[in-house]
Amino acid sequence: MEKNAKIYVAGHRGMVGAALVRRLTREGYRNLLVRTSAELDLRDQAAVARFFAQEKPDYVLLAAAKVGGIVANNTYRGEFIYENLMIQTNVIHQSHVHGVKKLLFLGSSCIYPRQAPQPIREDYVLTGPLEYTNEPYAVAKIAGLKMCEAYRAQYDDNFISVMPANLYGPGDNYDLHNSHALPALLRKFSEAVAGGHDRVQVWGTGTPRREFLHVDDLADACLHLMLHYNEPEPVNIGPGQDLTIQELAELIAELVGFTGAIEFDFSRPDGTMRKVLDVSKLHGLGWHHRIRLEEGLRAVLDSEEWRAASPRRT
Ligand code: GFB
Repeated sequence: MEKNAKIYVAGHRGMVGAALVRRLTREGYRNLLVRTSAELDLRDQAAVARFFAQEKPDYVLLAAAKVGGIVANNTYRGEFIYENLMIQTNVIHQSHVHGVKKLLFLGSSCIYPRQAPQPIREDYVLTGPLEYTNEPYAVAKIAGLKMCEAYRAQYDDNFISVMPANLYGPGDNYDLHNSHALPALLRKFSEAVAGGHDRVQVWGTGTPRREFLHVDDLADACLHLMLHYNEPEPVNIGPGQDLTIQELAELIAELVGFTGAIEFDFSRPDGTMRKVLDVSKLHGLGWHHRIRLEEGLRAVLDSEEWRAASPRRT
């Protein structure tokens, strides 16, 4: 990928897209193409076709998506399948029509079967039923990776896909209803400390296991794969180490100095009981994660972004 190549980062205002822009800029890529959703509605087939015809990007990083935590996925089921299918279909197809040299599609670890053997290998996709709470999102993401595979098979397009673990970092969503567990817990525990509360509610039983990848590590891995990976099979991206939601809550409580009681709200869904990705393929390609969870959480808590939201989060 030449430093002056035109690289379209779709979804640059999102957590992943923004991290990709930071990483590419730091590496000296100087011809990045971005559009806000107000400027270009990626669900609009004609608008996306016009954009590609006009701009003719050389490379595409497809990070635009409708995302959210377990409750958002389960509540806005129609929006999650419709918006993701439309966005990715338009961008992948126009990348083909306009001869994009390489495209990277961002999937998710939730594409794998609910009861997949652990750690989850890339070839477990479509080997069993999905987790109900995020099935519409997962089906859309599976369609995206299969579309990349199909376009490679029929047209020889160099379209690759990656499946990241649960992400966190700058630009995360801290809304208590729609967000993922990690940002929600950071906010809940910080607010409890700021407000002098002695109990915090954690959703579900606390027993599901998750692994968390800092979004800057994800961006680094994506760039590595853009430079070194050209195969049809998706690549898992994660630290390869998980912990229970209870352990995550305890770690966050400790980091923010919360000493009260942690309560579990059993009326909330647990979702998949475990999803730890097998990252041996990624390691074989020469990439390892760098940011340990505790270090990444400290970085978030020390960030300008976090402080700017004070006093609510303190
Ligand atoms: O991060 P999360 O919303 O999504 O939830 P998933 C992970 C686990 O944390 C679940 C528990 O067992 C939740 O019940 N949890 C505890 C909480 N407290 C909270 C809280 O305050 N907020 C939230 N949100 N969870 C999503 C998928 O699944 O992961 C998406 O729905 C996507 O499709 C994404 O794949 C990476 O890990 O369960």
